[in-house]
Amino acid sequence: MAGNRTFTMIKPDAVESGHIGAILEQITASGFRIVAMKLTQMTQSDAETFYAVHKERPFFGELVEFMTRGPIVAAILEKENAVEDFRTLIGATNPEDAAEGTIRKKYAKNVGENAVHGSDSDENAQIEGAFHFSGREKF
Ligand code: 3AN
Repeated sequence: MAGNRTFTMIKPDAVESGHIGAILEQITASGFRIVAMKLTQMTQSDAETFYAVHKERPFFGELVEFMTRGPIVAAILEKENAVEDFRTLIGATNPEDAAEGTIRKKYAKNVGENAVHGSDSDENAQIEGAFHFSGREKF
């Protein structure tokens, strides 16, 4: 059975460009309930841990530098079939390949600075949500 929670980050590029409000509006208008949310900034060690699965990839250094350069909005979202539906809402990793109307098509700059993160599995949604939020911060 599909889980009903996913984890997202509005990334530094979208925060810098003033898109927090528009992105949250699109997320909630699409039926996601906000379970937890904060404005925060990842340290180098946070980003290296969060993206450890990518550490052998050529873009890892660039990814860590980007994700730590300014604040992000981290959130846990709830909806039936949350992981898959949220991946559909944000669109492909590369905004050039993202469908019209998706968050990345509208707000991402390129494959690296791609505006939002969305968990890719129920298991990772749980791990990533727990990385950013304690039990007392979830509602
Ligand atoms: P997604 O975020 O769509 O799940 P992943 O998990 O393949 O994509 O990549 C994680 C993050 O790494 C992306 N959101 C993006 O910021 C960065 N990234 C992925 N591919 C590249 C690339 N070819 N060049 C630079 N950064 C990349």
